[in-house]
Amino acid sequence: MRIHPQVQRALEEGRAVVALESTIISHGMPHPRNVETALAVEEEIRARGALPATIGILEGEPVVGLTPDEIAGFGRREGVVKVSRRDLPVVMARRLWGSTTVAATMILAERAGIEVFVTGGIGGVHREAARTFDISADLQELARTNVTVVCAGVKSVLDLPATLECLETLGVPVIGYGSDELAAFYTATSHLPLQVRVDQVAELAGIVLAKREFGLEGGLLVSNPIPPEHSLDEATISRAIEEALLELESHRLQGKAVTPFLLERVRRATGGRSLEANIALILNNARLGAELALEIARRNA
Ligand code: PSU
Ligand code: MN
Repeated sequence: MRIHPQVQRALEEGRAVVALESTIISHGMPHPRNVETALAVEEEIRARGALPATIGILEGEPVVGLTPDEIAGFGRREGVVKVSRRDLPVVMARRLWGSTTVAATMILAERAGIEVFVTGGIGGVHREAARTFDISADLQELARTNVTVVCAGVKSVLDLPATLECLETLGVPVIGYGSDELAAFYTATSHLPLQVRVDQVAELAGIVLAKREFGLEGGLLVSNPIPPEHSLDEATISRAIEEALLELESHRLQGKAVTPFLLERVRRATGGRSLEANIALILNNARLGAELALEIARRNA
């Protein structure tokens, strides 16, 4: 594993570092908006005084802290493999290019010693999971790997109530930041209440530290709702999602191809508005993630 020297130094000195994933670059957004967004997210984190570390796999080598040039190359490249936990050893041994999902990014972030990770949305229990068994490996990773994941909740292409139940079973704390409900990615509300609401970054940091001090394994999920001015209309987005799901059935896709397919269909069905919302929410998550990492670093000092 290669850690960018600046990231390595920051970690050694106990400064704030925020991990970022790369599947959103290779499979989550079209070129060139993917690269622009990835770089803008890094800037947002730097502007707040924390250090971003985008994680990906270059020719089989896991890299923590891609350079801007590497991010640009990554975002242009065809045939990058979407890498979750099970794919890691194969992609490394075969010296392939791989983008890391939430699960794989958590693994590499933990190895590097990064505690805070910012993404858009996590994977979860798919609708129809009772028949297809399609449950993202992200959930199991949240159960075992010590990283706090800041996201904008769960996209309603998934079965949200089932995802919440699954997280409860797996023992993952789910914290609503400034909200009593699970965020639904494109919209701030899912109408599903959460047990825990936190309004201050200081309290969030306190929960992360309490878990660490107690030696409790596993991640923490922070649900940070999309800002209202960027939120999409609930009826519009659910129609787009219903259509995408119908199309999915006729394509007979399965496994890791499902999520990228749905994202692209929703983008088209909303005339690109879903992409704008996606960019706005990840920038918003970057701000919260940076503040959280800074607060944790202050308390560690
Ligand atoms: N959800 C999104 N955008 C994404 C993803 C999920 O709204 O880009 C990506 C993340 O990298 C996540 C992965 O970890 O998809 C989940 O894929 P799967 O459902 O195949 O586990
Ligand atoms: Mn899946």
